[in-house]
Amino acid sequence: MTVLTRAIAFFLLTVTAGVAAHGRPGRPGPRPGGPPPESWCSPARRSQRKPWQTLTDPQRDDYIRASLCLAEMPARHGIEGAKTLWDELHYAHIAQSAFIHFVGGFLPWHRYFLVAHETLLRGDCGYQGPMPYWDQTNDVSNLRGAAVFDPISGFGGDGVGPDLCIGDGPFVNLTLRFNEDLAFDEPYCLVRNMSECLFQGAAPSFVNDCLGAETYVDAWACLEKSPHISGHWGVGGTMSNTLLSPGDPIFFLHHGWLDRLWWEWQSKDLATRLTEVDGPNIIPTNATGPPPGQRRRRGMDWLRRRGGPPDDSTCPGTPLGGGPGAGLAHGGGTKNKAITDYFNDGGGILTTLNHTLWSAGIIPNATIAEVMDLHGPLVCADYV
Ligand SMILES: [Cu+2]
Repeated sequence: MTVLTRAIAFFLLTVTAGVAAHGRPGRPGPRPGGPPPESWCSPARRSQRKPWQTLTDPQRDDYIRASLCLAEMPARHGIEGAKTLWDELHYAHIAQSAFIHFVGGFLPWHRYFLVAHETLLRGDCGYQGPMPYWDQTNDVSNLRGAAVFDPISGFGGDGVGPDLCIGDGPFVNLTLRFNEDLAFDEPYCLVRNMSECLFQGAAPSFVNDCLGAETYVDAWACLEKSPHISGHWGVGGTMSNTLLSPGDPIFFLHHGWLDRLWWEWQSKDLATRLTEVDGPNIIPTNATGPPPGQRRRRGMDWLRRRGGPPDDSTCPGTPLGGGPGAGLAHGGGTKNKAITDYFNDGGGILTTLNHTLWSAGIIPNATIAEVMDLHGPLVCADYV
Protein backbone atom coordinates (compact mmCIF):
# COMPACT_ATOMS: atom_id res chain seq x y z
CA MET A 1 0.00 0.00 0.00
CA THR A 2 1.43 3.38 -0.92
CA VAL A 3 1.55 6.22 1.54
CA LEU A 4 -1.27 7.91 -0.31
CA THR A 5 -3.62 4.93 -0.31
CA ARG A 6 -2.88 4.45 3.35
CA ALA A 7 -3.81 8.06 3.95
CA ILE A 8 -7.03 7.69 2.00
CA ALA A 9 -7.89 4.53 3.95
CA PHE A 10 -7.18 6.44 7.16
CA PHE A 11 -9.38 9.24 5.89
CA LEU A 12 -12.25 6.93 5.01
CA LEU A 13 -12.05 5.20 8.36
CA THR A 14 -11.81 8.28 10.51
CA VAL A 15 -14.24 10.38 8.56
CA THR A 16 -16.99 8.12 9.85
CA ALA A 17 -15.94 8.58 13.42
CA GLY A 18 -18.83 10.90 14.12
CA VAL A 19 -19.14 14.37 15.44
CA ALA A 20 -17.72 15.06 18.83
CA ALA A 21 -17.74 17.95 21.23
CA HIS A 22 -16.60 21.39 20.32
CA GLY A 23 -14.30 22.43 23.08
CA ARG A 24 -11.67 24.75 21.70
CA PRO A 25 -8.54 25.32 23.68
CA GLY A 26 -7.57 28.90 24.09
CA ARG A 27 -11.04 30.29 23.68
CA PRO A 28 -13.91 30.53 26.09
CA GLY A 29 -15.67 27.30 25.39
CA PRO A 30 -18.49 25.11 26.50
CA ARG A 31 -17.95 22.27 28.91
CA PRO A 32 -16.36 19.35 27.12
CA GLY A 33 -18.58 16.38 26.53
CA GLY A 34 -21.41 17.80 24.53
CA PRO A 35 -22.15 20.21 21.73
CA PRO A 36 -23.06 23.67 22.95
CA PRO A 37 -26.47 25.13 22.27
CA GLU A 38 -26.92 27.31 19.20
CA SER A 39 -27.26 30.34 21.45
CA TRP A 40 -23.78 29.82 22.91
CA CYS A 41 -22.09 32.06 20.36
CA SER A 42 -23.00 35.45 21.77
CA PRO A 43 -21.39 38.50 20.14
CA ALA A 44 -18.90 38.73 23.03
CA ARG A 45 -17.70 35.18 22.40
CA ARG A 46 -17.10 35.58 18.68
CA SER A 47 -13.60 35.47 17.30
CA GLN A 48 -12.88 38.71 15.46
CA ARG A 49 -11.66 38.35 11.90
CA LYS A 50 -10.02 41.45 10.50
CA PRO A 51 -8.10 42.47 7.38
CA TRP A 52 -4.35 42.11 7.91
CA GLN A 53 -4.00 45.73 6.89
CA THR A 54 -5.98 46.84 9.97
CA LEU A 55 -4.01 44.87 12.56
CA THR A 56 -1.70 46.87 14.80
CA ASP A 57 2.03 46.17 14.62
CA PRO A 58 2.00 44.26 17.92
CA GLN A 59 -0.95 42.17 16.66
CA ARG A 60 0.90 41.39 13.41
CA ASP A 61 4.04 40.49 15.34
CA ASP A 62 2.08 38.19 17.60
CA TYR A 63 0.32 36.45 14.71
CA ILE A 64 3.67 35.85 12.97
CA ARG A 65 5.14 34.60 16.24
CA ALA A 66 2.25 32.18 16.71
CA SER A 67 2.54 30.96 13.10
CA LEU A 68 6.25 30.28 13.58
CA CYS A 69 5.35 28.52 16.81
CA LEU A 70 3.08 26.12 14.88
CA ALA A 71 6.07 25.22 12.74
CA GLU A 72 8.07 24.35 15.84
CA MET A 73 5.52 22.73 18.14
CA PRO A 74 5.78 18.94 18.06
CA ALA A 75 3.05 17.07 16.20
CA ARG A 76 0.51 15.48 18.51
CA HIS A 77 -2.26 14.04 16.34
CA GLY A 78 -0.70 10.73 15.43
CA ILE A 79 0.03 11.54 11.79
CA GLU A 80 2.88 9.47 10.42
CA GLY A 81 5.79 11.58 9.26
CA ALA A 82 4.57 14.81 10.85
CA LYS A 83 7.14 16.52 13.04
CA THR A 84 5.24 19.72 13.81
CA LEU A 85 1.70 21.05 14.06
CA TRP A 86 2.32 22.85 10.79
CA ASP A 87 3.05 19.49 9.16
CA GLU A 88 -0.22 18.14 10.53
CA LEU A 89 -2.26 20.98 9.08
CA HIS A 90 -0.44 20.45 5.78
CA TYR A 91 -1.22 16.75 5.88
CA ALA A 92 -4.93 17.28 6.57
CA HIS A 93 -5.23 19.24 3.32
CA ILE A 94 -2.99 17.09 1.12
CA ALA A 95 -4.49 13.77 2.19
CA GLN A 96 -8.00 14.65 1.04
CA SER A 97 -7.31 17.22 -1.64
CA ALA A 98 -9.35 15.29 -4.19
CA PHE A 99 -12.42 15.46 -1.92
CA ILE A 100 -12.37 19.13 -0.93
CA HIS A 101 -11.77 20.99 -4.19
CA PHE A 102 -14.06 21.36 -7.19
CA VAL A 103 -16.89 19.97 -5.05
CA GLY A 104 -19.87 21.53 -3.30
CA GLY A 105 -18.12 21.11 0.03
CA PHE A 106 -15.21 23.33 -1.04
CA LEU A 107 -16.36 26.42 0.84
CA PRO A 108 -17.63 24.58 3.97
CA TRP A 109 -14.51 22.43 4.28
CA HIS A 110 -12.16 25.39 4.02
CA ARG A 111 -14.24 27.26 6.63
CA TYR A 112 -13.82 24.24 8.88
CA PHE A 113 -10.07 24.16 8.14
CA LEU A 114 -9.78 27.82 9.23
CA VAL A 115 -11.29 26.74 12.56
CA ALA A 116 -8.74 23.91 12.86
CA HIS A 117 -5.91 26.36 12.19
CA GLU A 118 -7.28 28.91 14.65
CA THR A 119 -7.72 26.23 17.30
CA LEU A 120 -4.02 25.34 17.12
CA LEU A 121 -2.87 28.96 16.92
CA ARG A 122 -4.80 29.87 20.05
CA GLY A 123 -4.62 26.64 21.99
CA ASP A 124 -1.03 25.58 21.31
CA CYS A 125 0.66 28.87 20.58
CA GLY A 126 -1.23 31.31 22.76
CA TYR A 127 -2.44 33.65 20.05
CA GLN A 128 -5.14 35.96 21.39
CA GLY A 129 -5.51 38.63 18.73
CA PRO A 130 -7.93 38.93 15.84
CA MET A 131 -7.77 36.33 13.06
CA PRO A 132 -6.39 38.19 10.05
CA TYR A 133 -7.52 37.76 6.48
CA TRP A 134 -6.11 39.18 3.27
CA ASP A 135 -8.49 41.76 1.83
CA GLN A 136 -7.22 41.77 -1.74
CA THR A 137 -9.32 44.65 -2.99
CA ASN A 138 -6.55 47.22 -3.04
CA ASP A 139 -3.66 44.94 -3.93
CA VAL A 140 -4.72 43.93 -7.43
CA SER A 141 -2.44 46.41 -9.16
CA ASN A 142 0.40 46.15 -6.67
CA LEU A 143 0.69 42.55 -5.58
CA ARG A 144 4.35 42.68 -4.55
CA GLY A 145 3.72 45.86 -2.59
CA ALA A 146 0.84 44.34 -0.62
CA ALA A 147 1.11 44.81 3.15
CA VAL A 148 0.83 41.05 3.67
CA PHE A 149 4.15 40.54 1.85
CA ASP A 150 6.13 43.10 3.81
CA PRO A 151 9.44 41.50 4.84
CA ILE A 152 9.35 43.05 8.30
CA SER A 153 5.73 43.24 9.39
CA GLY A 154 4.28 40.67 6.98
CA PHE A 155 4.90 37.25 5.46
CA GLY A 156 7.92 38.11 3.34
CA GLY A 157 8.01 38.50 -0.41
CA ASP A 158 8.67 36.69 -3.66
CA GLY A 159 10.86 33.69 -4.34
CA VAL A 160 14.49 34.23 -5.37
CA GLY A 161 17.18 32.22 -7.10
CA PRO A 162 16.77 29.08 -9.17
CA ASP A 163 14.59 27.30 -6.61
CA LEU A 164 12.39 30.32 -5.97
CA CYS A 165 12.56 29.77 -2.23
CA ILE A 166 11.39 32.98 -0.55
CA GLY A 167 14.24 35.37 0.05
CA ASP A 168 13.13 37.39 3.05
CA GLY A 169 10.66 37.66 5.90
CA PRO A 170 9.97 35.54 8.96
CA PHE A 171 9.30 32.30 7.04
CA VAL A 172 12.55 32.25 5.11
CA ASN A 173 13.64 29.15 7.03
CA LEU A 174 10.27 27.43 7.09
CA THR A 175 10.65 23.71 6.40
CA LEU A 176 7.88 21.83 4.60
CA ARG A 177 7.87 18.06 4.76
CA PHE A 178 4.88 16.42 3.11
CA ASN A 179 4.92 15.96 -0.64
CA GLU A 180 1.93 15.51 -2.92
CA ASP A 181 1.97 11.76 -2.31
CA LEU A 182 2.44 12.23 1.46
CA ALA A 183 6.03 11.02 1.35
CA PHE A 184 8.11 13.00 3.84
CA ASP A 185 11.72 12.05 3.27
CA GLU A 186 12.96 15.22 1.59
CA PRO A 187 12.12 18.53 3.31
CA TYR A 188 11.79 21.59 1.11
CA CYS A 189 11.41 25.34 1.36
CA LEU A 190 8.51 27.74 0.95
CA VAL A 191 8.35 28.81 -2.71
CA ARG A 192 6.68 31.85 -4.26
CA ASN A 193 6.57 33.05 -7.83
CA MET A 194 4.28 36.04 -7.99
CA SER A 195 2.33 37.03 -11.07
CA GLU A 196 0.42 40.25 -10.99
CA CYS A 197 -1.20 39.24 -14.23
CA LEU A 198 -2.65 36.00 -12.84
CA PHE A 199 -3.78 37.92 -9.78
CA GLN A 200 -6.15 40.11 -11.80
CA GLY A 201 -9.06 37.76 -11.15
CA ALA A 202 -9.03 39.05 -7.58
CA ALA A 203 -10.33 42.41 -8.82
CA PRO A 204 -13.52 43.73 -7.23
CA SER A 205 -15.46 43.42 -10.48
CA PHE A 206 -15.06 39.62 -10.42
CA VAL A 207 -15.73 39.44 -6.71
CA ASN A 208 -18.93 41.40 -7.21
CA ASP A 209 -20.01 39.01 -9.95
CA CYS A 210 -19.78 36.16 -7.46
CA LEU A 211 -21.63 38.08 -4.77
CA GLY A 212 -24.46 38.59 -7.24
CA ALA A 213 -24.93 34.87 -7.85
CA GLU A 214 -28.43 33.57 -7.23
CA THR A 215 -27.70 30.04 -6.10
CA TYR A 216 -25.13 28.32 -3.93
CA VAL A 217 -23.78 26.38 -6.88
CA ASP A 218 -23.24 29.53 -8.91
CA ALA A 219 -21.69 31.40 -5.97
CA TRP A 220 -19.37 28.51 -5.08
CA ALA A 221 -18.27 27.86 -8.67
CA CYS A 222 -17.63 31.57 -9.17
CA LEU A 223 -15.72 32.07 -5.92
CA GLU A 224 -13.60 28.96 -6.33
CA LYS A 225 -12.45 30.16 -9.74
CA SER A 226 -11.80 33.87 -9.40
CA PRO A 227 -10.98 35.16 -6.82
CA HIS A 228 -9.86 31.86 -5.24
CA ILE A 229 -7.60 30.51 -7.97
CA SER A 230 -6.38 34.01 -8.78
CA GLY A 231 -5.01 34.38 -5.26
CA HIS A 232 -3.30 30.99 -5.42
CA TRP A 233 -1.78 31.52 -8.85
CA GLY A 234 -0.99 35.17 -8.23
CA VAL A 235 1.23 34.24 -5.27
CA GLY A 236 2.48 31.19 -7.15
CA GLY A 237 4.95 28.53 -6.03
CA THR A 238 3.70 26.57 -3.04
CA MET A 239 0.41 28.46 -3.18
CA SER A 240 -0.20 27.46 -6.79
CA ASN A 241 -0.16 23.76 -5.93
CA THR A 242 -3.66 22.53 -5.16
CA LEU A 243 -2.41 20.00 -2.64
CA LEU A 244 0.57 21.74 -1.03
CA SER A 245 -0.75 25.30 -0.83
CA PRO A 246 -1.38 25.45 2.97
CA GLY A 247 2.38 25.14 3.40
CA ASP A 248 2.46 28.90 2.77
CA PRO A 249 1.13 30.77 5.83
CA ILE A 250 -0.54 33.27 3.48
CA PHE A 251 -2.94 30.43 2.55
CA PHE A 252 -4.95 30.99 5.73
CA LEU A 253 -5.29 34.71 5.07
CA HIS A 254 -6.31 34.07 1.48
CA HIS A 255 -8.94 31.56 2.55
CA GLY A 256 -10.10 33.90 5.29
CA TRP A 257 -10.83 36.43 2.55
CA LEU A 258 -12.64 33.83 0.49
CA ASP A 259 -14.66 32.76 3.50
CA ARG A 260 -15.57 36.36 4.20
CA LEU A 261 -16.89 36.60 0.65
CA TRP A 262 -18.96 33.44 1.09
CA TRP A 263 -20.36 34.85 4.34
CA GLU A 264 -21.12 38.14 2.59
CA TRP A 265 -23.02 36.20 -0.05
CA GLN A 266 -24.83 34.16 2.60
CA SER A 267 -25.72 37.31 4.54
CA LYS A 268 -27.69 38.71 1.63
CA ASP A 269 -30.37 36.08 2.28
CA LEU A 270 -29.69 34.21 5.49
CA ALA A 271 -33.16 32.68 5.60
CA THR A 272 -32.23 30.62 2.55
CA ARG A 273 -28.46 30.58 2.53
CA LEU A 274 -27.76 29.31 6.03
CA THR A 275 -28.90 25.92 4.80
CA GLU A 276 -28.14 26.10 1.07
CA VAL A 277 -25.45 23.73 -0.13
CA ASP A 278 -25.29 21.72 -3.34
CA GLY A 279 -22.90 20.52 -6.02
CA PRO A 280 -21.10 17.19 -6.46
CA ASN A 281 -19.54 15.55 -3.43
CA ILE A 282 -16.60 14.12 -5.34
CA ILE A 283 -14.88 15.13 -8.54
CA PRO A 284 -15.22 12.74 -11.48
CA THR A 285 -11.49 12.44 -11.99
CA ASN A 286 -8.59 13.05 -9.70
CA ALA A 287 -7.99 16.44 -11.24
CA THR A 288 -6.00 17.70 -8.30
CA GLY A 289 -3.39 14.99 -8.12
CA PRO A 290 -0.39 14.25 -10.23
CA PRO A 291 -0.97 12.38 -13.51
CA PRO A 292 -0.82 8.58 -13.37
CA GLY A 293 2.72 7.32 -13.38
CA GLN A 294 4.05 10.43 -11.72
CA ARG A 295 2.93 9.66 -8.21
CA ARG A 296 6.39 9.91 -6.76
CA ARG A 297 7.03 13.49 -7.68
CA ARG A 298 8.65 15.36 -4.86
CA GLY A 299 7.15 18.59 -3.63
CA MET A 300 10.32 20.41 -4.56
CA ASP A 301 10.46 18.79 -7.99
CA TRP A 302 6.95 19.94 -8.67
CA LEU A 303 7.76 23.41 -7.49
CA ARG A 304 10.94 23.58 -9.54
CA ARG A 305 9.13 22.68 -12.69
CA ARG A 306 5.93 24.49 -11.97
CA GLY A 307 6.89 27.09 -9.43
CA GLY A 308 5.30 29.53 -11.81
CA PRO A 309 1.67 29.92 -12.65
CA PRO A 310 0.06 26.69 -13.86
CA ASP A 311 -0.66 28.11 -17.29
CA ASP A 312 0.55 31.46 -18.50
CA SER A 313 -1.71 31.23 -21.51
CA THR A 314 -4.64 32.13 -19.29
CA CYS A 315 -3.06 35.50 -18.77
CA PRO A 316 -4.10 38.29 -19.32
CA GLY A 317 -7.53 36.83 -19.98
CA THR A 318 -9.47 37.32 -16.80
CA PRO A 319 -11.27 35.96 -14.98
CA LEU A 320 -9.55 32.63 -15.36
CA GLY A 321 -11.38 30.48 -17.83
CA GLY A 322 -12.25 26.83 -17.43
CA GLY A 323 -11.39 26.81 -13.79
CA PRO A 324 -12.90 24.80 -11.00
CA GLY A 325 -16.61 24.53 -11.13
CA ALA A 326 -16.70 24.66 -14.91
CA GLY A 327 -18.79 21.77 -16.07
CA LEU A 328 -18.93 20.33 -12.58
CA ALA A 329 -21.43 22.52 -10.88
CA HIS A 330 -24.49 20.48 -11.67
CA GLY A 331 -23.23 16.96 -11.40
CA GLY A 332 -20.51 14.72 -12.65
CA GLY A 333 -19.77 13.14 -9.28
CA THR A 334 -19.04 9.48 -8.88
CA LYS A 335 -21.69 6.93 -8.05
CA ASN A 336 -19.14 4.75 -6.31
CA LYS A 337 -20.96 4.12 -3.07
CA ALA A 338 -17.81 2.87 -1.43
CA ILE A 339 -16.74 6.50 -1.42
CA THR A 340 -19.89 8.57 -1.32
CA ASP A 341 -21.44 6.72 1.61
CA TYR A 342 -18.56 7.75 3.81
CA PHE A 343 -19.54 11.38 3.49
CA ASN A 344 -23.00 10.75 4.92
CA ASP A 345 -24.66 12.38 1.95
CA GLY A 346 -27.27 9.66 1.89
CA GLY A 347 -25.44 7.66 -0.74
CA GLY A 348 -26.05 10.24 -3.46
CA ILE A 349 -23.59 12.22 -5.52
CA LEU A 350 -24.63 15.64 -4.26
CA THR A 351 -23.26 17.49 -1.26
CA THR A 352 -25.71 17.74 1.64
CA LEU A 353 -25.77 19.46 5.02
CA ASN A 354 -25.03 16.06 6.54
CA HIS A 355 -21.68 15.80 4.72
CA THR A 356 -18.80 14.93 7.06
CA LEU A 357 -15.85 17.29 7.41
CA TRP A 358 -12.55 15.79 8.51
CA SER A 359 -9.23 17.33 9.60
CA ALA A 360 -7.09 14.24 10.31
CA GLY A 361 -8.11 14.51 13.95
CA ILE A 362 -6.85 18.06 14.54
CA ILE A 363 -10.37 19.04 15.56
CA PRO A 364 -13.35 16.68 15.79
CA ASN A 365 -15.24 15.79 12.65
CA ALA A 366 -18.17 18.06 11.92
CA THR A 367 -20.98 18.29 9.43
CA ILE A 368 -21.43 20.96 6.79
CA ALA A 369 -24.57 22.00 8.67
CA GLU A 370 -22.38 23.00 11.61
CA VAL A 371 -20.23 25.44 9.64
CA MET A 372 -22.97 27.11 7.61
CA ASP A 373 -23.59 29.77 10.24
CA LEU A 374 -20.58 31.90 11.08
CA HIS A 375 -22.32 32.65 14.36
CA GLY A 376 -22.93 29.02 15.19
CA PRO A 377 -21.04 27.45 18.08
CA LEU A 378 -18.45 25.71 15.91
CA VAL A 379 -17.13 28.70 13.94
CA CYS A 380 -18.34 31.51 16.23
CA ALA A 381 -16.67 34.36 14.42
CA ASP A 382 -17.43 37.77 12.98
CA TYR A 383 -15.90 39.59 10.03
CA VAL A 384 -15.32 43.11 11.19
CU1 LIG B 1 -7.70 23.79 -0.43
